[in-house]
Amino acid sequence: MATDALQQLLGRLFPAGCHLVKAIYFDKPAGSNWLVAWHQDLMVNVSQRVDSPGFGPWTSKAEGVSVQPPVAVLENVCTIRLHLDDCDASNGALKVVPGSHRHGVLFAADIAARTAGATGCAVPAGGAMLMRPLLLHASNRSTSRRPRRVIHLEFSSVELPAGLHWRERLQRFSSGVE
Ligand SMILES: O=C(O)CCC(=O)C(=O)O
Repeated sequence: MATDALQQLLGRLFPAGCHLVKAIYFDKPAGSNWLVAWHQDLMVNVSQRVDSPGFGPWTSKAEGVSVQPPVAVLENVCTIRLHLDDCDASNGALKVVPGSHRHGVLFAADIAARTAGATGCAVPAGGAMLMRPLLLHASNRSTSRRPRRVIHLEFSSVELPAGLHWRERLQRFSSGVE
């Protein structure tokens, strides 16, 4: 699945190996009017609910169970967004608040006040953007004729506590290939 370039990147991020824990395809077609409000990515997908210290709240939807894990688990995750189209502010590039991932889980009421230093992340087609789940991020509607397709992949080296399993886990990557 992973190209050599992705394997090399993962080898630098996780020298002892890692596993894919979540994959999402974001399609923001030309002129699309969906936007994403400022947030952190706090939930991880697991195969079933098994109560464990530090894990919660839990949600259960048609696609499966998700849980907010301890901050240390979120801090270990690295998201790689692979861009299939040139992306800039006009077609809904991600906006982020640099350094915001260093402050743990933020109260929802505090988020708006922390977005003053936000910056847009333009990425060319074929480029990759790396981010931590706790980084505050958002994206605007597209006002462009150009699509904005992104493959969003989350990697982690964390083994969850007994009984808990990453729902979308795929084989280990980089130097820890199994
Ligand atoms: O791709 C986007 O515009 C939003 C992505 C996002 O909000 C997320 O990955 O949590």
